Amino acid sequence: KKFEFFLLLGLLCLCPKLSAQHIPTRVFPTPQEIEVTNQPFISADFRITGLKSVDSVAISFLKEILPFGSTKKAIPIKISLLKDKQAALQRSGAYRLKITDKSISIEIKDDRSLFYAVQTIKQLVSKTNDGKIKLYPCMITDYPDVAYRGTVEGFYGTPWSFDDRIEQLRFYGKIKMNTYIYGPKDDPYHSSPSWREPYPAAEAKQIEALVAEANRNKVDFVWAIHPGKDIQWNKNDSIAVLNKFEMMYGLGIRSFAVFFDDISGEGTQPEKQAGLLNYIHNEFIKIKKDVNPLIMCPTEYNKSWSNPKPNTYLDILGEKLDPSILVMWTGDRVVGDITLEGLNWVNTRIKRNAFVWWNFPVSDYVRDHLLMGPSYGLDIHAKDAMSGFVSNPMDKPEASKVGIFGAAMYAWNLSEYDSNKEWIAACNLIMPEAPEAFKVFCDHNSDPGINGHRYRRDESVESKPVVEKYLKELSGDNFPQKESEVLACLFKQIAETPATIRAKSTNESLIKEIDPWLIQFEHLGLAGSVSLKMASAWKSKNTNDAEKYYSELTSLLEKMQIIDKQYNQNEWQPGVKTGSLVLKPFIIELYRLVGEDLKLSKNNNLATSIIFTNIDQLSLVPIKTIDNDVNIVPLLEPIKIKPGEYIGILIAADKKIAKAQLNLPSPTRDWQCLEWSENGQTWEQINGKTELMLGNEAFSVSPKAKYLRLRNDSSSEQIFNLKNFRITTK
Ligand code: 14T
Repeated sequence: KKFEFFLLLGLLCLCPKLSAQHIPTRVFPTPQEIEVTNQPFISADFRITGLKSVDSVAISFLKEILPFGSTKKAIPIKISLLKDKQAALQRSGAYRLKITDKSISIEIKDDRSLFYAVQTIKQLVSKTNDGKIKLYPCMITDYPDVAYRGTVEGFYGTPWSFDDRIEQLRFYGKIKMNTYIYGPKDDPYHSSPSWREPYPAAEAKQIEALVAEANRNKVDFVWAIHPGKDIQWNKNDSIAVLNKFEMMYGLGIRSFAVFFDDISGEGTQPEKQAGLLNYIHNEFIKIKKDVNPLIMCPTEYNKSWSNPKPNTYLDILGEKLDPSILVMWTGDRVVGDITLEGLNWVNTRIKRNAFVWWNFPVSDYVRDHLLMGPSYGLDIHAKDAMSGFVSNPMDKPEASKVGIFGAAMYAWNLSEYDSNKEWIAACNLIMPEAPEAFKVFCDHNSDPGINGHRYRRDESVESKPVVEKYLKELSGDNFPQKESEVLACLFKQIAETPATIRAKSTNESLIKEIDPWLIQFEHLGLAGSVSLKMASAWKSKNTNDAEKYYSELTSLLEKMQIIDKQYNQNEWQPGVKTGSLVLKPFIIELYRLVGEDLKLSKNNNLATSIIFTNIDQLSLVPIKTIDNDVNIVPLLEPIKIKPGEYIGILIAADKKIAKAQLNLPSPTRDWQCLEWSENGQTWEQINGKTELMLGNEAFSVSPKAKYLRLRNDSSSEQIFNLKNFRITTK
């Protein structure tokens, strides 16, 4: 008999303002079988009996959760081997947990089982006011649907850092993922040119430390090699792969993969690939007694790229590869849904169950967007058609946890998987200090926008029908009052969300990763609020107000454009897009509609002067304008300016610069480059002016100047005070 286990979920719905420590818990991923009573018991003392030679990490972890003692009242925790011969319970990680007020019994298959049972206990435990343990008697029989569950660090772009990876491995332990495939495209020792070379000592040491952390969390650290760009199909290169694997084995690696994706030419031949893989299997995997089955990523890794003719690439792999070798697959397309039908199609050809490489929430093809939405598009009937399921995440590890969490919940228990429910659970888990705000942020940062893979995601799902109804009614006789109020509430919430997240969340890495999008999101909220006021003034024929809001909206939209030009300036898809599926187009539509009707549309210019900077800390610093006097509101704290960063002013469209006056004391002056621009693209240096900055003396600037900025032209970070940065306009 199956029960959904949501402690107090109903309560949460009724009062969303519960403080963090009251957020209800549940067992995740959803166990295969669970029965819980709602009568908790309380105890302050536990002790371990039964199996002695069990994993010490899990035990010490258990001791962190439960107080251990030896009083007569201590509740015994008996650890034993699973007796049940049911096939599913033979899987690595399977466990049975019985909790009563008299005893706790943990039946396990292996060390991973014990670790997972402990994770489950941790989720069930709560503390009473006097520090005792409150537990709900329950009976759980649990095992994963899919044997290998995890992530593949397989994206292009800056690989994750050491600290990022340590934190990911811990996270995987908590969500019962057991696989981390290491294959960052931009690691030269994974791919060409240096796949044959050993890692330098410092990097090797880090890999050893990562493997140790993976082991503690019962995660297989799979080290992948990507040799296909320049591999020679000869003995030398076969030995080169083997030698590299041997070196990685020496660093503690016990799981290996060979990737043949995204290559052309020699390397793509299926017979040669199979030959090399079988060689590795026979000469390495089989000989080491403690190594997991080999994983490979084929060159034709998705249906749309594969030769459909019989006896071609995929069939040759299927025929030739040793049956124990696992073959990866991204689905019908590079980026797309995973369907049972699609898996059946490839499984027949490769003669084994595909190991799914799901290209979500990876964003290396849409680098100006975040993919923070639910993990959906996964067939819940496909558990017997896949050998593994890994998610390829974004280069932003913390932000990726939302998508990864969904992937973990899916792969453990497919039939119970509900993408939306798990998305909400992910927001609660990842930002427990501000789950509502985080959900608002994720909700409007989901869709990748137009892209080469033609992969799109839902976004602003609940707002979309309101927006549509609003626009429809706005062109009719009656003003859509109700929708206007709902949307005003939404935009206010959006504008407040970044500040809430920054104030409440303790996850600094996450905030750093999403910082440009937080900045943009606040402006989206502000622009949305103004757009509604503008539309309502316009509808009630209050032209004065409509025009006022129109110009306010103009500067906010300008500001958003500037943010898009200043942050996340990568060479692929530079910029910062947020709310781009529903909300931003809505604001633009109102802007266009009102602008056209009031014949304001040509006045598409900056109405007020704004700060012009790429220093995160300063993006929201206000500009004070009194008549012709425009200045950056002075900051109390010293400003840190990294190489290439700048601070300045972009003046309003109808203004010209007459004079400028700066006072920016700094211990050294030689980093300072003062420059002006007409368009924000090409810059002209103002020579000999930096010494004036101590003096506060006014100087003249070219009449063509629209921008004036001070840039750090040195190669090191500098610190200065901003006492006065002022432009006199005419
Ligand atoms: F090996 C694969 F299964 C795979 O997906 N390879 C890459 C992957 O590293 C990348 O993160 C992902 C998403 O962009 O797509 C694959 O890379 C591509 C895909 C293309 F369609 C590289 C070039 C392409 F044209």
